Amino acid sequence: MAPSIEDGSLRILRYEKVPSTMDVAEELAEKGEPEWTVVVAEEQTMGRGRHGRRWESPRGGLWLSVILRPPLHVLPILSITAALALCDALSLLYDIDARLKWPNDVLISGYKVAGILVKGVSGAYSIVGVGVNVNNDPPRGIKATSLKAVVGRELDLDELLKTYLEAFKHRYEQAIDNPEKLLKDYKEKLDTIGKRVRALLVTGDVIKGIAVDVTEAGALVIYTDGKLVEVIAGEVEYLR
Ligand code: BT5
Repeated sequence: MAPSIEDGSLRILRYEKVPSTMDVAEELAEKGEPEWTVVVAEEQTMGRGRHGRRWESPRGGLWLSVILRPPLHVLPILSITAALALCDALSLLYDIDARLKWPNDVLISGYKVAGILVKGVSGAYSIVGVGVNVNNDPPRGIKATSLKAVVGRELDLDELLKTYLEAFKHRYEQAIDNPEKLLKDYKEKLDTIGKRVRALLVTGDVIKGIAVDVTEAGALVIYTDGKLVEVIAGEVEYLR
């Protein structure tokens, strides 16, 4: 492990190469490390997405996990809080208008630039994993991009890390104190509402309909067969 940097109330632990920052952060959380302990790796050999999917994490990207101990009402909106904060940071630093695809894919012009993974949404702590394609090439064969490709130059990873963590802290406080405003801002960034979608639920069921809203608990509301259905967790695909 590289030395830690105490930065205000943030503690950033830097690693060169780990299987996944999620596991490192979890181990530290189990040992009682405080909130806003942040694990950053230059490279992950076993980076993962949701439902055990693989997350390509070569050098040049920003791969991090944050330890948090959120109050109960924040748990369901934690991942959208992290995603919205990334939109804030991208807008502030590079004037990029990133959009969100429910629940928390971060897209630029329809191409995925970042993903969020939250683990341990109940219990003593949560780990929020954030992966951003920055100076690395995005994986081939999927609709993905990198900030370097969008901005047209190599970017300063540290600057992005600091700006992102500040934005995340700010949005996290908002999620605690004013979740209604957070949700309102989230919906403004969401490009899923109004679209015809096919939702694959964690149960394996499929729902086709029109995405009409997001609830206080972050669930997607789909209008289908004359009724409204709330999807708490699942995948969404846009239909034409
Ligand atoms: C996500 O999963 O989007 C959450 C990704 C979270 C990654 C961070 S990095 C730091 C921390 N440590 C970890 O091990 N993970 C977290 P999901 O929505 O399931 O998307 C996964 C899918 O995205 C894959 O099946 C690929 O299709 C695609 N994908 C893989 N690597 C990608 C990349 N680098 N950029 C864009 N898309 C990618």
